[in-house]
Amino acid sequence: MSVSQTDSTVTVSIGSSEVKILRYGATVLSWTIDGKEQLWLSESAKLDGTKAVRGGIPLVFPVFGKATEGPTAALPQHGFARTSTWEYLGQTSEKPVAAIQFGLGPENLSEEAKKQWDYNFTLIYTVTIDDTNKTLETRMSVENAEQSKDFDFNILFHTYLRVPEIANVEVTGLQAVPVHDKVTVSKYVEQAAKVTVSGEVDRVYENVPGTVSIDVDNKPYLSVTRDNVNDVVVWNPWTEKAEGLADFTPKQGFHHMICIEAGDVSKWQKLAAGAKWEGGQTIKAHL
Ligand code: TA6
Repeated sequence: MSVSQTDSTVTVSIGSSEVKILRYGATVLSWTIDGKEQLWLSESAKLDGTKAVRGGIPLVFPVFGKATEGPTAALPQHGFARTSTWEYLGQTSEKPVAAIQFGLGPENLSEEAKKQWDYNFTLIYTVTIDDTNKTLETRMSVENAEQSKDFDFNILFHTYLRVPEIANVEVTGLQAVPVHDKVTVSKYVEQAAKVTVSGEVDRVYENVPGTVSIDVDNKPYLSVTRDNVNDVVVWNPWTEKAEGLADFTPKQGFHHMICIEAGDVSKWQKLAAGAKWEGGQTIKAHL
């Protein structure tokens, strides 16, 4: 196992697996296995801390989307976690897995963000690669460090998975799950055993029971399991939305990505003063 750092990134490798994380947003930029990239990153993603990274695994906290009321209403879309510079805390385990941690608290936020969401909190983010099982785990601990104030939060790993061609992808594990569909502005229960993508998709699947798998040619390609994280957002911007995102390039890149986003976003997670929440996702590459 090796850990190398630059001013802006931390790279961990073990065996044939490697993960590269930008301190800004604690954003996983790359996860390779035998040099093969498993995540999608826009060619024009900003990596200089001027805006959230378009691709990899941006972190969404304490709000998913844009709240119109309540304590998170002043925050930008998807909150401040992905646009704050996290503190690298070091390595927490070695062979056969490699794990590193990042931390975020009010001391790491801009003055503006602190005013927008005035709570004392501690986030500890652990990224683990397991070369034997070809998995990447991202796990978050959220602590309410207040003496007496409770707070509510959303949390989500906004994962951009790389796929050979979206037209050949089928997503399994979502059948019979309630859906909040933001494209059709409707709610329904997913009927399809295999969900396919042939246009813009922006759906929150609520309380997903088990593994969500990206199948290519009827075989699992990448699969996502969750621990204490109930929802899965599925997003592909397709042509028009990709054209409208300045940092989404190449514009045809939507053919080679699908966001499968593990999170708790369909309802607020309430955290009492002094309490801690933990949850995470494990992505497995079926090479
Ligand atoms: O996770 C899906 C989503 O909420 C979409 O609605 C779309 O807005 C996407 O996130 C990207 O959001 P961003 O703020 O990164 O452009």
